[in-house]
Amino acid sequence: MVGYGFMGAAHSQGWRVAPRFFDLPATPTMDILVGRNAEAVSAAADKWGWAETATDWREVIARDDVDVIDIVTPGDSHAEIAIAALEAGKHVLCEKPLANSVEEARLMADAAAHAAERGVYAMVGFTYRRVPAATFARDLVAAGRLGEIYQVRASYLQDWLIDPEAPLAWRLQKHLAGSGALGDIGAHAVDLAQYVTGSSLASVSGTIDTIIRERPLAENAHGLSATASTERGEVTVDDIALFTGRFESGVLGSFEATRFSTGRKNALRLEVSGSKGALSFDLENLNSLEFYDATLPAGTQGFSTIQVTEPEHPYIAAWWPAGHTLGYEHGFAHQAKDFVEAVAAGSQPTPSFADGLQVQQVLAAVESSSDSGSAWTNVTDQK
Ligand code: SOE
Repeated sequence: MVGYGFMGAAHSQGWRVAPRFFDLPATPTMDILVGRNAEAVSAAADKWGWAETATDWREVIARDDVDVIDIVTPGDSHAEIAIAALEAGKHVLCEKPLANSVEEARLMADAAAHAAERGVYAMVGFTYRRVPAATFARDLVAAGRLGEIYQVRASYLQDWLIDPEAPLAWRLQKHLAGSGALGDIGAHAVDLAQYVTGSSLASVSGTIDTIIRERPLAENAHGLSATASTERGEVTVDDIALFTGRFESGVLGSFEATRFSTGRKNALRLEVSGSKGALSFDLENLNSLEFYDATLPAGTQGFSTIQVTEPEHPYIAAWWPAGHTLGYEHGFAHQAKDFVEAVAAGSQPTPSFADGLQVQQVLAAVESSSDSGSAWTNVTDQK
């Protein structure tokens, strides 16, 4: 994997977990983490579980024991690394947006097409189409449950830049990121709308704007965090992108990508309206999908919330028992963290066995109360 910031952490987690929950035909091994700063990349490799590190991706691409290159660097290096990797016969997974310009993206797509002829494949990481509720939305549209699609509303709303003193991270610099909200999060909205409706955008009409044009330079940048320097620099990308789009199907859609939607943290939303029904997805509520069935008798219609947590839903069967939501696992990670920290500090982790005993006494008291005809029963009396 080349790169080790926020997306590096996310991809590491994906590589580690996928073969444990899904029966894969091959098991990915997390072999080499690549970054220019030897010390930082070695710390990241220890943290995220990569066996080795390297500071030059070219050396890694040249190795015979490497089959896949995962690219999680800023967009300015995607094209060079991806093309070299494909030419070296490595399969490639590359973060979105694919590149910083159409020219680069076209070179990458050409390289990928040639590689595919040799059985070497490339994929771009539009991850959100694999959130089960989003995938299920696509399934409902494909099954005709929405009928003829009339209209699409897609937005990706964040607010992490509303502070004018937030540092000038790489995502705010055109030469590194290609564009701002448009490419960083608008790309997700475009991919999701096209994926769910099964139709590509044919033409668009839009406006982009930059609200805060100058910010403190970023120091100690890592992932989405950085500290502000006393020097300032120019923001060279958009903060907001608004556009309407005409799909090849003829359907009209509205799109909004912004990092200035105060209070909205990571709201990738998609609403699709059709002759037989409608659906509404919101990443901030990712375990559910709103569905409106316009074929139901008048008076019984209304948006209903489908809990996308059942084995019938895409991807879900491999995870937890029905109803146990994505994110269920995080409670166990937090439990392990708190347990290890407390024990290492020589302190009592909570809840303690004494807390467990108290719950046991409550249970015993309920049984005892029931046996005695529902009499009020003291919890601490339970032996
Ligand atoms: C930051 O805006 C960011 O991390 C994007 O870069 C990701 O693509 C998106 O998934 C979440 O927000």
